[in-house]
Amino acid sequence: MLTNNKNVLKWVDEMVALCKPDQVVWIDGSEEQLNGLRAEATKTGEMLPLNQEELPGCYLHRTVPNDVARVEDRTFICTRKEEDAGPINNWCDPKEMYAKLTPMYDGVMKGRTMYVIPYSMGPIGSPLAKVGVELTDSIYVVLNMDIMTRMGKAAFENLGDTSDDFVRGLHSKAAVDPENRYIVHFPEDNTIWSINSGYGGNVLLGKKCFALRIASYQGKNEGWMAEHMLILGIENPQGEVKYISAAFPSACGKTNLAMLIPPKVYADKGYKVWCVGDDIAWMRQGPDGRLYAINPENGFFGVAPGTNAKSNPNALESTRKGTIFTNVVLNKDTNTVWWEGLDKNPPENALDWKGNPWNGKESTEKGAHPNSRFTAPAKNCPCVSPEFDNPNGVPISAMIFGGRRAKTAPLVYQSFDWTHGVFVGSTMASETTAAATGAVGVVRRDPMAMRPFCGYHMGDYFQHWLDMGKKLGDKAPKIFNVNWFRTDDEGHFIWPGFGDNMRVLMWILDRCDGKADAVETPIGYEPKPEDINIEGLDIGTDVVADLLSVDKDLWKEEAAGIREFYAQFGDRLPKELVKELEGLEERLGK
Ligand code: GTP
Ligand code: SPV
Ligand code: MN
Repeated sequence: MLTNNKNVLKWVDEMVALCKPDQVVWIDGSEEQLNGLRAEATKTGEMLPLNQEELPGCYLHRTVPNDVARVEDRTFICTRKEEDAGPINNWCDPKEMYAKLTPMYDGVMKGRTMYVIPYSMGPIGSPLAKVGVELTDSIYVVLNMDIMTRMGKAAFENLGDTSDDFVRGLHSKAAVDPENRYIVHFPEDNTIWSINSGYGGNVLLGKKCFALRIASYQGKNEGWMAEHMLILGIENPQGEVKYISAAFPSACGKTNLAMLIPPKVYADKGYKVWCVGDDIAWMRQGPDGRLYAINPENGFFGVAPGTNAKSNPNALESTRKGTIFTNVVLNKDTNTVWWEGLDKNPPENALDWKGNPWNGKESTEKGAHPNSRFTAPAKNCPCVSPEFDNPNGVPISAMIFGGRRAKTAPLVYQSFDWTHGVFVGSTMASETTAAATGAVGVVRRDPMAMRPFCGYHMGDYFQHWLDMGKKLGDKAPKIFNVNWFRTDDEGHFIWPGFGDNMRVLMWILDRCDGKADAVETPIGYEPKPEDINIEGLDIGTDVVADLLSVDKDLWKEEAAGIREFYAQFGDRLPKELVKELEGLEERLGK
């Protein structure tokens, strides 16, 4: 046992009595213990060691084919009052849910080992960090949590002997039965129960379950924010760094933007980009009144397909050691990994993500699952920020919302003010991706990219954003919206994207510094086309103008869609946002 905290010990005892594991192993986080687990997982085939010369410390894992993404229809927020979960979340009465799941956990770990994982979300000792304990019967989970969090004995240091402020996570793979898969949150009990899955977002309970669903609820009550946001720093040639956070829905470009390589026109001048986080931001007002952000995670659980030496060399480099790959292709000749979009040279003698023989030169089937992932330590990233472990976080100058919109949304626009920015975020829409099960490519509203992750009523969440703005006053970050995904009539992306997105970020920072002009449109402030630096690109100012165009008819449809979307929030929709919608309708005209 690694702690004398009586609340932890009592809860672990109760869960052991329920799950009845053959043995209980407390994870201290030592290399010796982890090596033992790696060896054991290798023996059982749960993890495949890869070519240790090319990919030292790297492993491949395959999930069962029915278990490859988050399951939003099986994810629940169990608050005592139904209305506190809101119209977007699946809800169930906590008593009922405990009664339903308890028999499923009863004896589920017979013949298995229960691992007790203490972890900290955020740097240990940071005033913004929080402690969690995850109980699991999966070594894959232990080894992923080691990469994704600050895991082990030290995590308990923040807790002391009497505190009850830790998140209780219980996970069992059980039989990986999709019909009995449940990802359940009890925000009022600081508790998460996950059963019958082995996929990252469902089982690495520190991530979406704690750091977003439970933490968003805590943040509302405690006056801070937990957001589905990357955090990056842009350093100018004088050495000054400004920080931006950005919320894009799952598989819409956070990891890519967080690690971008500046295009030549900026690199030559001495600009640098630093990655603080690629998925989650916890933000709190600092002593100087500004908003400060930490990344509660310690690694990247990134989308593999599309990651390559050109699109995201920093992410690729991050996966060259100490990384766990999930559901990618195994090249049998080299014992290395491959995925669609890595290079134009798929292996011929390979196994696909299901472990079946696969010839990349001949097969018409994808070799890697579209939601295949790498779990890589943040420390591996060549552009990891020197502030990564700063317990106080970094001050945020601008916040960005964005999604995949083939038409409608322009390349970039700025909100008129914070309240309008909250309106813009609350009405975000994006095409769905493979990160969750269900249809792909369908446009749906995904407020602040938090639709699957907000642990309470979305109307109250909007109100919390408005309240934060009031608290921050003129120190509040400026709010922008971007869209890298506009397509032409043939469906090709018009904007080059990836590293070239920095050109848009530079306009955003110039706006924050009062250095760039803007044009007022019905939806917000836009750059003049010539204010987006296109030096070195093979598109002209006319294309930028096209990317910035606002089609009033499309936007009238958009406003009607927003009105419909808003209706479900009833009384809990803040009046300010209704006013913003009316303002938009008015500016668009009849
Ligand atoms: P989650 O980890 O699911 O939260 O995803 P994410 O938001 O971090 O998305 P990620 O950066 O992994 O990108 C997902 C997909 O979008 C990849 O296939 C990328 O290649 C693609 N993508 C990212 N940025 C751009 C861009 O600027 N333009 C285009 N066209 N595609 C992009
Ligand atoms: C996402 O889907 O937004 C992810 C991956 O970042 S998961 O951890 O599965 O949620
Ligand atoms: Mn994500």
